[in-house]
Amino acid sequence: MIPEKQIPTKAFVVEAPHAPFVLQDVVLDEVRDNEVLVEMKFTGLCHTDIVVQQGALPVGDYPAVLGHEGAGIVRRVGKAVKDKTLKDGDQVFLSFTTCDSCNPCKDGRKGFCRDFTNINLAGVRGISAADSPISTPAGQPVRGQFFGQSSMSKLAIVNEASVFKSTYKLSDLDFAALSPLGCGYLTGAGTVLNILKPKPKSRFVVLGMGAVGLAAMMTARALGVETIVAVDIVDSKLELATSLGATHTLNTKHVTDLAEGLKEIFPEGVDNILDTTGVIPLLQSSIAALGHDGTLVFVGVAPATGTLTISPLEIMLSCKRIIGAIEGSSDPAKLLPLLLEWYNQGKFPVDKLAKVYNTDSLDQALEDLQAGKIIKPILRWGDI
Ligand code: CXF
Repeated sequence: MIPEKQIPTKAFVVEAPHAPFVLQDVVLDEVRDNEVLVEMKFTGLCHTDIVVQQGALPVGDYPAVLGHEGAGIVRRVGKAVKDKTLKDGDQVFLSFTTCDSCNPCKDGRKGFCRDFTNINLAGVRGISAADSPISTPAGQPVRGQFFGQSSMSKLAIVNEASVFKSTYKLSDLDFAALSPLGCGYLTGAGTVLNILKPKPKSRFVVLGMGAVGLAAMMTARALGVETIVAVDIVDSKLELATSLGATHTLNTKHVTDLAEGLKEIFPEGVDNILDTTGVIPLLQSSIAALGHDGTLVFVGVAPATGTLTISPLEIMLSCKRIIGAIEGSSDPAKLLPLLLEWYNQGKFPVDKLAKVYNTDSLDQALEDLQAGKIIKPILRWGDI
């Protein structure tokens, strides 16, 4: 029986920027009216968790519990939660949360919420760790509700806006593979569906064959795009991309100039480039590789110090669009059911990207991710 208040659980806590993720006892306070208590089954690990662990997105206090690709089971529902169908035992995916009152939110472009960074990085209940639902057993506040959830935790008090009931009853295997749906996969797919909107003849390029890039590529494939170029520095990732639908690959370790490499494939320039890398020289080459009326979307976190150059005259005369995008400008309530349906139809085989690790192997998972050996590490919470 889970107590009403002072709920004990275990979570990965980051003590300070650059400190490691340490699994330790924490205490959750009561579930407020607009919140849901979720028992995590699986949590996808995303580069943003690592970037924040490194202190490179400096919004919010430490210590902190991160994690924003949670998949779990509802254990308690707050009295005022709007979804009255939500109940104990439901399988849910956790996603980002938004203010719901700015113009992008009202238009359904929720990833573009004006307050996205504060709400999701600092925590939904409030900006200081003192407002968080998490504390140490000694009573020290710990930043919580990262992306409304802080799902690197066995139990989490989640803001209702981050909770999405699964539209299918999923096996453990599928639930694990799909746990990154609320962030990584939604970002890749949403950027293609909501921003790039390619046509079958669009000349389409994805930079970076991580989880976001591969999800983008599968989406382009599902939309019938005929020519898709996958770019990376790891041959095994490019092979995987080919098996999932890329028609051409470029390894930038072997191609001296990306723009030249792309020109050989698309002499008239590229229509759509989606960048997940944030690597400045690749972005600069991408701008050069874009054709007339082409669009480049950045979804990767680039270093804060980098600069790109393009003259306003060139932008105007070439009608190029250079866009930054968060979470694919998606509305998770609409996109998650579609991606689940595609997964079930075999059109979005994200199970090919997943590797599941027990919580005692987190360090191994992070090491494998950094080494490029795996695409998407997923934590299994088991019985801890
Ligand atoms: C992030 C990317 C960096 C800004 C906040 C949202 N997306 C997912 O991790």
